[in-house]
Amino acid sequence: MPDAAAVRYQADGFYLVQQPILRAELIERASAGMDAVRRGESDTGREPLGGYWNPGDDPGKLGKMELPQLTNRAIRELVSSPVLGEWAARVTGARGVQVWWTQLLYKPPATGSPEQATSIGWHQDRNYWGCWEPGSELFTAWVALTDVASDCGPMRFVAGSHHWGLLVGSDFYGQDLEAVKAAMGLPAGAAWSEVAAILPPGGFSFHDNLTVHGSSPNHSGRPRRSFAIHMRTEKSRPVEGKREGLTTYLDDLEVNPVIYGTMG
Ligand SMILES: O=C(O)CCC(=O)C(=O)O
Repeated sequence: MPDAAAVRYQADGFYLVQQPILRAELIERASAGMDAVRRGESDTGREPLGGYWNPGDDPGKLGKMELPQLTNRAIRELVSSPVLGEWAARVTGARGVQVWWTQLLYKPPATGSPEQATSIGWHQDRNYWGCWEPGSELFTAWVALTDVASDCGPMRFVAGSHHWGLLVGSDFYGQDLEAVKAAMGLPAGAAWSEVAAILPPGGFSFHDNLTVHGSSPNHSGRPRRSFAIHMRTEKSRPVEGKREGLTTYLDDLEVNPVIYGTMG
């Protein structure tokens, strides 16, 4: 019998795990870790990477930072969670799962100011991942640290859009979601059906690298906190075996752990 979660993931291009699977205690420490990374602190002895948002920047803007586990042990522990690997293998059917990049995503409550833009425009991740060979099996686990209710600007997935191929017009930083959608060149007859990723702290979602997704401002009055953990299966290869750009840290297993099986 095929696994029901895998069947849904294959059909929809995403899967929601809407239970608090990750321990509350780990979520609390990773959340404190997020605050430390946002202050520019490191407890690993390693230097942070620059990002879209850097310590000292406007706290009212989307706080997107790259590879936060470089500089924080609690985040490293969360990113390495075997239970994430087990779920990832379950939905994808992989023999091996490795983390290969992550993002800290802090979406503050919306102020309405255009300078404090917090929407995430519709996009397919594959559009930004040219460092991987075509056909590479790449996907993302998005882990909620706070309650992500419908008024928090949850991520929204377009069901079945991973079957549409690589579209033009992806725009992560686009603030007018209708305009981004209009520019995306959807295939004829494509049915656009959005599903919000409502999650408790410690819950997570998975989405395929071709699944169209985006999110609107956070009107909850509380910050929306999460990590996007980009993963690969054994069916993935960096272009020409190169280690550069987003694959620079691929062999650094402290930062990019294998969280299920083996990659060989
Ligand atoms: O956090 C969001 O709303 C979108 C995140 C995203 O684009 C991703 O995890 O791939």
